[in-house]
Amino acid sequence: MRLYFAPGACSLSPHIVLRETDTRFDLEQVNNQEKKTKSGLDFWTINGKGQVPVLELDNGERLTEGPVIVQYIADHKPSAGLIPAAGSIERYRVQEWLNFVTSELHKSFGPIFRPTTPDAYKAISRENISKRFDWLDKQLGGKQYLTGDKFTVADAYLFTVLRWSPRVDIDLGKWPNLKAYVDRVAARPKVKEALKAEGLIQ
Ligand SMILES: N[C@@H](CCC(=O)N[C@@H](CS)C(=O)NCC(=O)O)C(=O)O
Repeated sequence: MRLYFAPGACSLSPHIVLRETDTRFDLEQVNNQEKKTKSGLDFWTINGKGQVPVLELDNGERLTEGPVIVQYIADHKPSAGLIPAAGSIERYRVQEWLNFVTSELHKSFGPIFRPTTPDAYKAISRENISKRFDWLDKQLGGKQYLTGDKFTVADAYLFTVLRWSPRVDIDLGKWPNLKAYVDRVAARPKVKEALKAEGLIQ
């Protein structure tokens, strides 16, 4: 498999899942501004949406959309225990979290990163994220991970998105459970490996 990624972007989530499941994979870095891959490919020809992540399967087929990619990877390594069995209520809980992260958090960050977004819009986005964080902080009280004691693909995604907070002037210190959660996930050896491989830590 090959993961097309941009350092620190939402592609970090499937990158973590590939490592947590001990899946064999290659990495291909994408310059998201120029839409070029490190090996010189026009990224538009890889993904017509022009977005990372893209997972290229061994048969050449390409899968996009992070919340789907992480489920694909984890389903192919059930022994790693990163996702409950399809059809179980526990699986729907993980999907419930993936959907929350993608629709309520991930997409609220985009406009704040964009230099052309009016400041008033950025302020509203920050306010929306803060409201979600108030609720999320309560959900994480007394828990190691989103669904309890076990790290799942939803944690790889939430961690990836929470990491962006300081870059948009959102101080996670305001939410002690969120802050502790980010530190806990960041301390996982495979997460450290992924962060190192993307040049995000030494
Ligand atoms: N719906 C997509 C969104 C992916 C996405 O937002 N990717 C961002 C990086 S976090 C990107 O590549 N942005 C570049 C662009 O849209 O031009 C998913 O969940 O995978």
